[in-house]
Amino acid sequence: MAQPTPARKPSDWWRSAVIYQVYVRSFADGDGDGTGDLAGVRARLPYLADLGVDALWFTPWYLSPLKDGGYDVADYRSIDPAFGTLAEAEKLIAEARELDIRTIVDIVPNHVSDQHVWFRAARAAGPGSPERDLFHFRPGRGERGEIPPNDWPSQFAGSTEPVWTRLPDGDWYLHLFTPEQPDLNWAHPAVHREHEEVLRFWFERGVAGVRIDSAALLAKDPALPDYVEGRDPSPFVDRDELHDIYRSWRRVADEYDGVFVGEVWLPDTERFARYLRPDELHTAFNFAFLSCPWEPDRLRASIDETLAEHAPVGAPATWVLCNHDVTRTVTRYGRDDTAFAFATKAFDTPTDLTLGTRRARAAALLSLALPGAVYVYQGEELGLPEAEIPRARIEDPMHFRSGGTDPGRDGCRVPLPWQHDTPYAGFGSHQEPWLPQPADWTSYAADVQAADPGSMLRLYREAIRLRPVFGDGPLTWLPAPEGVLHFTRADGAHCLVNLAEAPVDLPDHTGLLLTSGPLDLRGRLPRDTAAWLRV
Ligand code: TEU
Repeated sequence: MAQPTPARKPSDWWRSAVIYQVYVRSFADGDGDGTGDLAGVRARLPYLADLGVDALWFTPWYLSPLKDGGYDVADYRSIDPAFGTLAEAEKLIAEARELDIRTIVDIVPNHVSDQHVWFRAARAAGPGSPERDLFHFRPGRGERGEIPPNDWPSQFAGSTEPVWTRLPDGDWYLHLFTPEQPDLNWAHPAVHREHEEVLRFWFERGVAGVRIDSAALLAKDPALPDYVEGRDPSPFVDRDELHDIYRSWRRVADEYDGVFVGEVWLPDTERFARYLRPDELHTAFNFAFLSCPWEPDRLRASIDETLAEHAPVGAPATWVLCNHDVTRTVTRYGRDDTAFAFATKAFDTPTDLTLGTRRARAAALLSLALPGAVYVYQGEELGLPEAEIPRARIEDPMHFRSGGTDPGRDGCRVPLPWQHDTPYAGFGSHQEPWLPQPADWTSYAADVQAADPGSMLRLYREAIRLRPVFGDGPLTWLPAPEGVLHFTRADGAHCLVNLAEAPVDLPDHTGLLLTSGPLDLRGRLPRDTAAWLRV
């Protein structure tokens, strides 16, 4: 049984927030060098305020060699010069707050860049040194130590590359992602201390929250045993030690009224919910919903499971359709297989963008009507499709580590189109963007969409503006024809989504608040269309 919703405090903004993910490198280019930056974000704050979002989550903006888009952090206390300066980040945080928009930063505790001062020191200090204890260094196996210390699989989906790299001195070091991202040793107290100081550093600068990257991977079995599929506990996923780490982080966050959102990919919903206990993380991304196919029964089951798993711990759900790691929504929904899975990504997958866009519009109204927080990934509000990046221009290590079979994640990271009549679609006017924009990118430009009442941008704006009509009550399903989702929120508005073949009649209502597409001539809700009603 669901517990009663706890009384809302003013600082509970995150329980029902709309949070916009900014992939800084591709959002807006203020200095015109082809790379997005903080100046670009500051210039576009009015756009974000018009959209109506409550907070911005910035993917890592720290000093980084950008071997994995900034998820290889060389120094948490400085901003990468390609993006700006620390003083500018402080200004941005303050300016956003003036517009009632909070800031969430991204912390990557599983690993650092191989250019981080700790790793440089460890590399130089040699085998057996205390500097190496901050990471996982081990001698190899085999007669000459030529075999990696264990057989763990890479955490870059599709990668067959080893997770160990050998240094010239013979020692191997562990990296669940690329060799430029050595894993930290969370059994070492200095690693704990440093991260709590980094949290304070950013909370002191006015950030309201922190996203925790790869949050279920930090803790490792100190014996680093070989991986045995299905063995519990896993030597590196979802280990019990993690919960003490997050309890300790929570005490830091509470001093600042800060909130966490964990990147926790776990198939087991009970294990997932353990991260959301009242003294741990406030929220975590709902990847089950993101991965769910566009099918009525599966969506309804995913919503029910989400709400059921969150209720016992009193944490709000989150609703996510896309992010910087996955196939963009309009593309995914326009394919035969509308589920998301890293394993099924391939080049040249046939896509019907008209169909996908129609469904993505309905999905936007669905997720914005559900109880909890909603994440919007930059460009989702423009209905951008996944771009096909010419092979020679791909930068994502996921592509290379798959032996070139996985297209990688660059297709959802293409610099945004802002203006239809300036070079590079207004992203930045002097130099070609770091990733090429498709030829039709200007047709998605924000200025074109702002002027078109039927655009995705106008739908998002209107939906976010109207969203309070749902109130903050619990969800109740209502009877509906097969293939139709119909729910209300206590005494709030109703949401209907038609995923059936045939159009359906709307229930009796006093007001048609918003639809994701036109009703048919008889006033019925067509296939793949959603409506918000006052009843
Ligand atoms: O993603 C984590 C990540 O890639 C894994 O959780 C993966 O999705 C899963 O194991 C399935 O294979 C984060 C960032 O979002 C991503 O951009 C980074 O590349 C990655 O961490 C490394 O920091």
